[in-house]
Amino acid sequence: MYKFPDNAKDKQEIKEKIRQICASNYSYRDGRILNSICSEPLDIAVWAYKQMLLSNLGDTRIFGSLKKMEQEVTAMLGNLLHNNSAAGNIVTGGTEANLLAMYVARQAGFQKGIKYPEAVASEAVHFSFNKACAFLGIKLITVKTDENFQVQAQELESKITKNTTAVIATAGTSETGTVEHIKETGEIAKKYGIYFHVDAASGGFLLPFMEDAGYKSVPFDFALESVDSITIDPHKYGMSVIPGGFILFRNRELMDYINFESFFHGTKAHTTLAGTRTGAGLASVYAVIHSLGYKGFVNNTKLIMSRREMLVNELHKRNIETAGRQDLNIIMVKSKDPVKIMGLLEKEGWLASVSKRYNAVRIVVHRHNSEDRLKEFAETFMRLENTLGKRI
Ligand code: 0PR
Repeated sequence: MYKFPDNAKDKQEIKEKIRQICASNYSYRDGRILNSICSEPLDIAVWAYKQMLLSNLGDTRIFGSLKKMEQEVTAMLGNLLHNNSAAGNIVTGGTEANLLAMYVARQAGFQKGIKYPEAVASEAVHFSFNKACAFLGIKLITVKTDENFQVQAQELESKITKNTTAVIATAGTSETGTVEHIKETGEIAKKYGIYFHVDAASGGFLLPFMEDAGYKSVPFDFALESVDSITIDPHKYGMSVIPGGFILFRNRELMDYINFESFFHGTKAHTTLAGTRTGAGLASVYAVIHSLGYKGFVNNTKLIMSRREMLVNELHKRNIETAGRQDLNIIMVKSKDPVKIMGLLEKEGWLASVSKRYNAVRIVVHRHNSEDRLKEFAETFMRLENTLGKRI
């Protein structure tokens, strides 16, 4: 039982305790974290974050300059995603962004007379949509994926009913990194006049730079006429500090569905779920975008994708197979017993995860995984896999 303390403690003692708690976690720098879409933010992101510790984007009278910064970053991201008239907000992350998109889709559906809203997506859709749909009273209908982790567009179309209020596609699923058939899915949504949301929480800071980094990419953003909104998270591959997610709508009219008057005079209507919210994450996003520029993000994408390639080669060299396609930096590694291997890896200090759907060890290759560490990982994986007996 933890009792609320009666007396003040010595500050040094408190600091020491907090240091200990922090130090007992895994460190990205060690390079053994292979399950995380997040990584250590850039130094300048941390610096900018600290400048804004007191900020509150919920009160733009006190922090008026931050509102401008939010608009500026929204516009820059819109420009990156081929839409100079995008409207949006910084939010706490992909979950809140997806919730806001589903809210707008639901409200637009209500206006069309839909009483029992449904959303259609691939079964690989992030679980944040389970949350959003539960909160909003939307029935989430999912479609099975094939061995390449994709849904067939016709199958998705067969799930559309008169109640469908949103169609969702993911540009970089969390589980396998798959970029779904965005264009085809969007065309189906528009054929029926349905709201179309793209969840690029994970892929959003890799895909725009992919071609210039020398890798294949597909259109996923506002360049596709069908796209109504996009989730894109700087706190994932955007090297910013948590919390940093963005929701972008194609235009201001869509965003106007989210408009909650504050009951104080003088404070602007709120367009996010959170009321009191930090501007520190925003400052870190601003700092990263300006300190890297487009070219810096291309280099980041090159680095991550080349390390993924390297690890796949190192695994294949050791007769360890990988499954499905690898659109981004996530690898499905085949194992005789993925859950057991995950446990054995963890005992040796490596954090991997398991894809239940594909019965494979899930590896996320990130900036913090050096080439040497990845080679060491391939070797460790092979050794542990061999302890399980003959491979199938
Ligand atoms: N959409 C997609 C495609 C995502 O990958 C994620 C998160 C979200 C939405 C939700 O975003 P927030 O978590 O920012 O609200 N993807 C990771 C996941 O759940 C998040 C993560 C990151 C998990 C780092 C673990 C970790 O160490 O798989």
